Amino acid sequence: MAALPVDDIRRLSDLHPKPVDVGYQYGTAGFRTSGKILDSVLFRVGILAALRSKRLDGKTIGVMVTASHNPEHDNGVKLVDPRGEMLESSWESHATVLANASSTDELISALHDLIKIAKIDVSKPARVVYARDTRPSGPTLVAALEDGFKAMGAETRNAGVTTTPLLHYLVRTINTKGTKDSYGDDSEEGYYTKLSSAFNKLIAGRPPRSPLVIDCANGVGAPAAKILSRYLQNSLPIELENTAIDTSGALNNACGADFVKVNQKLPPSLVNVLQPGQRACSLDGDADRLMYFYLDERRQFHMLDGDKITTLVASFIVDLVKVVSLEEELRVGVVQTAYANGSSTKYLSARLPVKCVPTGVKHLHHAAEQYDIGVYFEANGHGTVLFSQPAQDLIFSHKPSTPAQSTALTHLQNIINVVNQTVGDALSDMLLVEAVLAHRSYGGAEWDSLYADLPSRLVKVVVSDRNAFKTEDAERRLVSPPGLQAKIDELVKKYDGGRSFVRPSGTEDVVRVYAEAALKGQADELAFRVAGLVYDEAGGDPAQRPK
Ligand code: G16
Repeated sequence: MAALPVDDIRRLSDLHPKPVDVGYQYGTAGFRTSGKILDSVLFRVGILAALRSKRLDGKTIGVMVTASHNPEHDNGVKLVDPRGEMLESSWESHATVLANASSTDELISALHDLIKIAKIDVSKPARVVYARDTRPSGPTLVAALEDGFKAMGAETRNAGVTTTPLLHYLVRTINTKGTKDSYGDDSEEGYYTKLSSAFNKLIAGRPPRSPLVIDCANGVGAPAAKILSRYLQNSLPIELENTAIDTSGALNNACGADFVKVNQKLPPSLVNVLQPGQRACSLDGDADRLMYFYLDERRQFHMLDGDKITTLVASFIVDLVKVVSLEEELRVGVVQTAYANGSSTKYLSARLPVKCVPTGVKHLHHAAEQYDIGVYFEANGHGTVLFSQPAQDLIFSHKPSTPAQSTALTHLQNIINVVNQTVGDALSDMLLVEAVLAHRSYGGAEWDSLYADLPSRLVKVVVSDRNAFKTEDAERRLVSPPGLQAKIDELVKKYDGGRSFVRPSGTEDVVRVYAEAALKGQADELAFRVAGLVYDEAGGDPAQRPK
């Protein structure tokens, strides 16, 4: 068995020392913190990606450098497994161990341990594909990552500046190239062609679409949406807003999917752009989340979030499955998290199996794989639709008995191709939503009227140690700090239709509080009172005391 290239690792590791007094954790979506303290992490992730590839017999592993919805000064990195899915969870702890090794010697010893624990044959080839978003800290961090690859002698492919979902797509297409599971051409062009041609087929024969406004969050979604629009030509007229990728401080600032979801209002930059009744959507910083919205005639803002997307898409798919009489063979199910609006869960549960899992696409993705067709969206707009292999085979081989069945089957086939099944993908999801709206002849108002959201509120609380907060029951209840859940329960009882939960964020150094109630004022009050409990319990930053 070959040995670790210790000399190369040592030489390059010394160029990327770990800062003292900093701890790292592979969280909800990889490592994520200030871009200034990530150099050593990136170098080590480069090594880890190579080892993961060797463990999987040279399959290509993806590495994405992004902090997605976080502010511009943050950055992050996450690993993508060969089918385009998130890194296997057992490896998250390996990543955390490597990132926290305090010196080069400790790193080398941790690597030897990892090789033993994970039974890695170092002589196998290592292959990686990597990309970054538009953050200013990206190029330097990518250079550190490349040193990690170099230390391991990995074969690399640089996908440049692109969206997270496109990188996931590349990983899957590279690994399935030339096989019966081929997922498409392993290029940017392959990605845009696959999505756009499926979309064009899906909406063929429908009335022309009115223009859609896309808030690109001043991130990598802007160039991506621009390219996509070329492929769509006239089938979906789009107006791109917040495309200032070179303006310092603009990324995710008062715009983007997270801003819309948290503030439940229009990005200020769209106030003079959006016409009443016009459809609009926001992407986040790496274009893996999507949030729709519109203004009514009184210019009132209406948000169509991940729950609304789930409802729209799942109902459409269920109807198609019914038309082709395959309800028994194609079980459609939905996966949500505790953040799902109670009204959406009620609406969906009356029609479909619904599962609740902890926050993080990786959890939703795995749960959705249990269905023949699994629809998952987090309320924040992160999600996709998964078709099991037998479901896809059936959809492509089933013989329709009537013209209506033939049409419905073709729609299902095109949905399979318009969807990026590897991960949540704002642009692919946008096309899917637009296609369903076209078929239903819905505008924003009709879509919105499927059910009425319960008023809700999200609050962030800055505490001294968010790790003191531990949850159970898909994050709906706190087990630690002891006694806090009982206090929350007492409070919740006082509110009509009240529900609230508290969980530590895995991407920001905060604790998140969610509350909903029958009236907006009550949802706000409940959220702030629970946030106050959290603050009092955990000794939060006085400047940030929730009010
Ligand atoms: C990431 C994850 C999402 C998660 C979000 C917030 O999104 O991929 O699944 O919902 O973080 O997580 P948390 O509440 O733990 O901070 P993104 O778009 O930032 O990559």
